[in-house]
Amino acid sequence: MSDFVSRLRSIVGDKGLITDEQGKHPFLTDWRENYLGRALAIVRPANTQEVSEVVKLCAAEGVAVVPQGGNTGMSGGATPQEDGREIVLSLTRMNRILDIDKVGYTMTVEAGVVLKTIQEAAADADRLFPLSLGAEGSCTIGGNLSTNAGGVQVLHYGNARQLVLGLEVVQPNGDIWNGLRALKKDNTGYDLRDLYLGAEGTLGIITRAVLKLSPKPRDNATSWSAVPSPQAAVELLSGAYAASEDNVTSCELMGRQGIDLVLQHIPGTTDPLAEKHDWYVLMEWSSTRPASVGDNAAGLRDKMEAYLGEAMEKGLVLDAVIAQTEAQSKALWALRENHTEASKQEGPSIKHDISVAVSKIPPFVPEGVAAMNKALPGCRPLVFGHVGDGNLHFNCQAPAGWTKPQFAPYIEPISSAIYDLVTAYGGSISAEHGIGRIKVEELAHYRSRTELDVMRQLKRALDPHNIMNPGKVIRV
Ligand code: FAD
Ligand code: 2HG
Ligand code: ZN
Repeated sequence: MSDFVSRLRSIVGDKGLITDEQGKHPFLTDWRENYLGRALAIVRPANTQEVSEVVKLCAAEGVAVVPQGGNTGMSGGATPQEDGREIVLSLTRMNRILDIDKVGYTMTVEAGVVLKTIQEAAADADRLFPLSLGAEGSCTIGGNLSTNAGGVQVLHYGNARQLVLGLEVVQPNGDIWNGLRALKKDNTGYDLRDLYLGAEGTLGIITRAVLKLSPKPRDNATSWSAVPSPQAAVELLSGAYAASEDNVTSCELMGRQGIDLVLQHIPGTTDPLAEKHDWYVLMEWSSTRPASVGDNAAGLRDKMEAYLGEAMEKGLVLDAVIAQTEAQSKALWALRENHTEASKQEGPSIKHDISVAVSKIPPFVPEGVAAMNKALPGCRPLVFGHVGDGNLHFNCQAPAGWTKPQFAPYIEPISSAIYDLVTAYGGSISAEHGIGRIKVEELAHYRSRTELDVMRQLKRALDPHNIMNPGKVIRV
């Protein structure tokens, strides 16, 4: 193996290789610290050609490759196995923005660019790249595309899949597929691009992408509403589409338990309302029309105020605030975006990243909470998420003070109860975080034999030697 490592070195140089145990460590564990793997080396190529040569060498030597971006994934997909026979291929040195086409509303980037850098570059060019999530300061666009990430603006702009026009992908045999086309229309046979989006690094390595940009909003409004129930939340959103003139860009639901954890663990956060309530909705409206133009003079904030006033009269809203400044808006968003961090600090939890039809959210929530409480009396249901997409993080926080080993025996019964219910509702057991390693068994259980057979056939056809991220998503 020392020969293999020195051949890697001859491709990527000293700068592109980490072989000491201390240096390797951050790449060998996932954000949630569920897994700790081992690897022959961490390889950090500087360009597509180097990625291709590394993969060719690995294919020849039968060494598997685990692609990794910002390593913020929730499903363990970027962590190598424990046997130490794989390499981690980190894309983080490939972090250049290659082109911004203001006229065509596109941006071409390397896979290792951090999402926030892309958002900022788009804003500097008076454009918007709308993908937005709590990990945006460290996740990479390659990871976002490979997990088909969602986030908080999906209901208006779509998920990662809808935000990309072209891809460049290094195949499991090392060949480079250049599909880096900035085309809105392209019906030339099977859509290869769509295969790699959401494939979690099991079919190839995304090295570059052409992203779709949108016009930058000129007006926006953020509100924080206490609502009596998930039913009220769904109705509030339903009416907001027309009231905002189709400008709802985010709608997030949160239970009180999550707010309490954020206030407890995240310094600087404060409760915006005087009294405590069971449920909250954070809504963002934004428009490309400036507040001062024509008949829109009232602006979104005024329209939102009028709408929430009506909703209060109908009993859909119990109390509400509308941010008057950008700082106030950010403070409201901090309460939402810090749920994941606060939950981690509080202790062990199980994540159920589920989706059901939006109209099914109201009956699903109480049934799901009851199912969790039945499986482990005293557990703490932590329900929050992208209600406008029918996607809730239906998580279960362990009873206060519990350790991971203490909680471990309850994971299977609790998750089965939730996933059985989701399936009965016609929903999905993974709305945005992917399957990775953590849900391989669940995917095999909850998807049909036909669906699994087609996935397996695809994997075998594209990666016959199972070089790309083996053991993730689907077993072959
Ligand atoms: P990694 O974690 O490095 O990798 C994720 C998967 O993609 C792995 O399977 C890996 O092998 C593969 N991969 C990475 N790069 C490539 C590549 N170039 N080519 C091929 N395969 C590759 N996710 C959401 O969808 N919505 C959210 O709202 C959201 N919020 C989050 C908030 C917090 C605080 C955190 C910590 C995570 C959140 N996530 C969310 C999960 C995570 O940020 C996303 O899944 C993100 O897209 C992962 O990007 P990454 O670069 O960190 O990928
Ligand atoms: C979010 O929406 C992320 O904040 C993470 O998808 C959710 O911690 C979670 O379960
Ligand atoms: Zn989410």
